[in-house]
Amino acid sequence: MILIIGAFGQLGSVLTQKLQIKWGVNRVVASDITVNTNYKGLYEQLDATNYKALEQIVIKYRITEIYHLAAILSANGEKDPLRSWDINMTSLLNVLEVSRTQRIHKIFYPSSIAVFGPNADSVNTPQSPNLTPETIYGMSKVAGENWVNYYHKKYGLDIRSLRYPGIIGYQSFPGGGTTDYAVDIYHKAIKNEHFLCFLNSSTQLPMMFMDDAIRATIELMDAPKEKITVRTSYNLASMSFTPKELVKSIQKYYPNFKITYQPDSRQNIANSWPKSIDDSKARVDWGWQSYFDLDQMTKIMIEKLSEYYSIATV
Ligand code: AKB
Repeated sequence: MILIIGAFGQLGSVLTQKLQIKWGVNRVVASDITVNTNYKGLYEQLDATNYKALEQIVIKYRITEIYHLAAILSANGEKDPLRSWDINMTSLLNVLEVSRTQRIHKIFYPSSIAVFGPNADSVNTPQSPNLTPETIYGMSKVAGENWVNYYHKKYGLDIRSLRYPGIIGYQSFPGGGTTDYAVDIYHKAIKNEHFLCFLNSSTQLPMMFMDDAIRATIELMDAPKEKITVRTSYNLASMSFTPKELVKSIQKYYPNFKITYQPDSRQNIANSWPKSIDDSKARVDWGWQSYFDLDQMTKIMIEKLSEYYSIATV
């Protein structure tokens, strides 16, 4: 039985569906702090900082695999640093402890490009540079990666992790991240609205289409144990682009689409992150390969969101 924590978030809502298809609806338990009355399947409301509540669910459903996706992301994390640290770390430590005591077979923990800071090379950032993040979210992910590695080494837990770039999909909305602009922009373009961008036009960041991110997660979790040589978190890459390049890609469908740049505090976060990532370790160890580039992603985003908003594509 699989438990997903943060099942109604940007990644969680898509991954939950995929896991239901892969394993069957009755083998997946969705949990989230929020309630979603439209959700079809096993569901438990859960605040993952509450150890007893988490333990009860694990025992009730005889959970054997956990995907811990709940976290306060980079931009939101800066609004209340101590609370964000507490939520991100307490929920992870609860997952690790319940996994140890209830003998969970496999755990997935998402990390992020936010673990990197100005002391890492920003182009083709390697797997193991000096990690000095400048956000609470990044700090919590570096600490989280080390805790995950510790539980693997000390207790033999099979915990696997990916450093996701910004994820872009049509199925769900992100919340509180620095890469969120790259999802919001498509919604504005399709609604023929003007887009106010909180990053400047030349801010290059690593990004990935949702389908690639989901496939990477499933491939990592399916990989034979002996292939997993990184027990902190794997660098994972697909494409890198700037807001200006993204606009160009969208203007192939919406030539009149307009953007204004008005950088805010999220610009400083983006400036401290890599421009591109070296994911050769993931490629070598478990055969990672991304399928989608910027224009392929734009085509699908526009088709799917046009259906969603019921507006014919140009
Ligand atoms: C964020 O922008 O905070 C996230 C991330 C890159 O982890 N999307």
